[in-house]
Amino acid sequence: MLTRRQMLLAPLLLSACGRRDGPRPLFAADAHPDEYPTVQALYAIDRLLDERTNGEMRLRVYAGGQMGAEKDTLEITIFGGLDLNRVNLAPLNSIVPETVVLALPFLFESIAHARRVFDGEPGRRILERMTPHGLKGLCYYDSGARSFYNTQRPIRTPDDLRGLKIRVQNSDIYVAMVQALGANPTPIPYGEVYQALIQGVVDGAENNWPSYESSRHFEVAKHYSLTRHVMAPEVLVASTRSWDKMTVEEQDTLLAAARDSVPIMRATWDKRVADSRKRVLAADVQLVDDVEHSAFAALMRPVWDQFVTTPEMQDLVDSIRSLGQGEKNDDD
Ligand code: GTR
Repeated sequence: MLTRRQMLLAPLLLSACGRRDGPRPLFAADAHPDEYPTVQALYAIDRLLDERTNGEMRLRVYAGGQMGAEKDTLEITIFGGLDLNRVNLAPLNSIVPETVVLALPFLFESIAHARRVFDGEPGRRILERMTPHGLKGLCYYDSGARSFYNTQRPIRTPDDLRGLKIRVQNSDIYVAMVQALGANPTPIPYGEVYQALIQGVVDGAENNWPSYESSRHFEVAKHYSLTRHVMAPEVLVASTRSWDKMTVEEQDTLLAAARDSVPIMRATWDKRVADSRKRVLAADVQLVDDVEHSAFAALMRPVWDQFVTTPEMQDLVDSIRSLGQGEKNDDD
């Protein structure tokens, strides 16, 4: 993790490195390891930029959380030390209030519904709301559905979760969701959750299949319950400081490459979800797929009233609901 001083020096150091041989690449951070679909999407952007600009625009990807936890890399991005950052929407919740809407529990009917929202007007509107906060929202990436897993016991009903210590992302709505279920939320950076599970600092966490697998949490927390309570996406943001230094043509090229990386990412994602699920189930993970969703949804419902606090947020919720088509939830 970077110290405050390194953070302050970062833009200087980074631009100094670039001057020697031609235009410097755009610096991009991601908390996931190289083979993860979000990182692969960043490499896809790099390829597209390379092809479309004859190598004039490129990306240098810092994967695996080497630039720090998402909360810290976002801060670095806002003051221009990083040009691009792929994060979950959760660490943005305290910066851009409208992003909270996409994390409302049981908001989406299905992955297809969520994708229509990310690609549609509500998704675009939420990306636009990031600009005044120093972040230019470029595109969303899939993050599937998040479900609870733990080291202790199978979870079928909210009662089974009662009293367990559950790691959550650094966001008030995740804290509130876990509290609403009668469990004890503990915000911990993603990179520290594996140790926390081993040491019993927490009993469980919640995430999608690929993160559950890639983080190796499945080795320690063997009970995975398909609660599918949140379908908030990943997001790729640019620093408005870097963005404002680009020519309009460069901005258009970067935005087009980011948008074109979305279908590429989705194809990798769908395959990865299926593969991760298969891999963890082969490693003795105990899957609970007959979860009482209605009981979870009922207890978590007050979170909506607590977090939808402005007419704009309510309007976003209404437009998101209007894009539902009565589909059943997919099973992963
Ligand atoms: C993953 C997400 C990461 C991070 C992580 C977490 O699904 O891709 O960006 O947010 O969850 O739980 O912290």
